Amino acid sequence: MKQVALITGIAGQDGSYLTELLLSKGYSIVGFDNHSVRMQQLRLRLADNPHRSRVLLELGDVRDRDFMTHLILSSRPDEIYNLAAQSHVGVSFQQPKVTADTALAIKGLLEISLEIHPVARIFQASTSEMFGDSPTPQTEHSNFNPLSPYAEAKLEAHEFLIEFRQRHSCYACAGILFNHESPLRREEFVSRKITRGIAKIVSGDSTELRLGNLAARRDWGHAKEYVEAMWLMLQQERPEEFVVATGKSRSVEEFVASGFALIGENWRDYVVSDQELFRPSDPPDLCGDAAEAYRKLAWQPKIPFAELVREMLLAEIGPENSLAIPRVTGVIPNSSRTR
Ligand code: G4F
Repeated sequence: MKQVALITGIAGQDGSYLTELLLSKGYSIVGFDNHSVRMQQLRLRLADNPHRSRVLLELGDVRDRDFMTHLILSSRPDEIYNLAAQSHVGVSFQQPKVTADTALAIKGLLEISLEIHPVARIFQASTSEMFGDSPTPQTEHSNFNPLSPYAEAKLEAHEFLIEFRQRHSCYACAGILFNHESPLRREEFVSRKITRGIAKIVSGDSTELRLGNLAARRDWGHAKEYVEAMWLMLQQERPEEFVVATGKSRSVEEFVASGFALIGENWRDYVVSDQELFRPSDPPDLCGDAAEAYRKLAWQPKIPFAELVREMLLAEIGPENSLAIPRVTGVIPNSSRTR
């Protein structure tokens, strides 16, 4: 029988890849997002997909219980993927309430689902940010020590889900997702900000790239592979939490250096580390050990970091511009590195 999936926050990076993955597996999809521009971008992306008639898109908000009730009742999903959230850590320091409200919407979703459609299996996108400054490598058993309003809210949602599952014996689980990027990543996140910034330097539209903390280390994987782990987590006999990560962290500086190396330039000539862009607190090193996901889900990331950076940069620069260019002409290097 055909499976039905409901995806909250469908128009984001993960929602877009997950939609394509589930369509390729024969699912029908009902998805919503509260961002109309991103929804339009998803529609355009799906325009060439031969299975697009199996996708129903709506504008809506995960915090709206009436809307969620209506959607679950009308679609009767086999699986629900909760990806909607204010997911920018930096923004969460300025907007803690909206961050918490969106992160904690999982509570309503679990309650509604249990009440009106308890057979649905639920996936919650939890985050490595919950580990904060916990020692690396972080596993499913590491201590949580959230350092931002975003991480605090996500941790509360994570713990609620586990307790809810224990209390009601329902199928709900959370993936502890480490950073995952792609050309679909929004520009507010550092990976895309870097690749877009380099592209602007190549085109002559900019002469510098202004970033915050270059020392922070993150475990960057490819979003396309992380949505496979989400799906696998809902196909198990028993619901369980898994770390989803590559097992190797790199500094923001290393990301920058890899990107600039592709255009044959030294990042130090262009990058400014601006104190204004530092966060009040920032996990120093998030590096996950996904051994359990490998053992139980047979999930393993295959796209190397260098390939991720190259794919993101190529998407930004355009296929017509070869990354083998040894030097970029017409660019005035930046003299001061830190301000
Ligand atoms: O790309 P980022 O904004 O991602 P961050 O904060 O690690 O969070 C992302 O990954 C989490 C999983 O670990 C998700 F839960 C979360 O929703 C999101 O997807 O920043 C990465 C690092 C940080 O240390 C930040 O301080 O880059 C540093 N950074 C340095 N300069 C910058 C910048 N981050 C941004 N966004 N912009 C900068 O100019």
